[in-house]
Amino acid sequence: MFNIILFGPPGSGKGTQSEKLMQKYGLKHLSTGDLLRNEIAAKTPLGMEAKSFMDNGILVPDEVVTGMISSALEANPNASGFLFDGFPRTQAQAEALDKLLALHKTEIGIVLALEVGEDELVSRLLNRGLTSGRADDVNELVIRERIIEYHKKTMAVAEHYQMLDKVVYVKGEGTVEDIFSALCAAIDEKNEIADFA
Ligand code: B4P
Repeated sequence: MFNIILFGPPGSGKGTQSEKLMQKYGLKHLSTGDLLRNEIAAKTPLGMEAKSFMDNGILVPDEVVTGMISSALEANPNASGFLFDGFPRTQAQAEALDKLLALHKTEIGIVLALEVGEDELVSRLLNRGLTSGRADDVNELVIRERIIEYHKKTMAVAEHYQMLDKVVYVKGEGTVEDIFSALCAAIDEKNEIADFA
């Protein structure tokens, strides 16, 4: 089983690249953002709790998202690998994920970290807000708040996996195809090393 974390600030292209990576490598895509938006659309109690955080650009409490990921792992016992998109987003979530994967006798193979400048992030998200219908994409103050949350709470996740020598940084600006090629090259190199280890 080969598990990937696609990491980066809001608007860095995680959702965009996940679609392509899951198709190429046959991975099960787990996006906590999508899972939370599904809960909101279904008006579940979990969705109602998450909505106020998300609309204001604040991270949803750790136990809520960790519980969702735990259920998703249980629900996919035959997956050949998972692609985690937008998760983990805090040190506590990273530690919980490592423990959950160990219970399933697997681990993270690589963390792909997309690097994009802040002005480009804001412009992409405002642009997506014209059509996405997402409350967190239309207001620049909320977008800036999401970027602040990323620096305050999420950067620690890269440090966590850097200590385990799992992080590869990839330039997230340029065409979607060029970025996809760079991500694939990093995965293939890691897999080759694993095959010969
Ligand atoms: P997410 O749904 O994860 O959304 P996101 O960070 O905004 O990034 P996304 O992946 O959707 O966008 P992408 O970069 O692909 O999170 C939303 C909220 O959910 C969070 O703020 C938080 O409240 C909550 N949440 C989710 N997970 C959580 C967790 N684990 N813990 C706590 N809370 C959690 O794309 C952005 C735009 O850029 C798109 O329009 C795309 O078309 C465009 N784009 C992509 N690549 C491009 C390129 N190369 N060039 C130009 N444009 C590009």
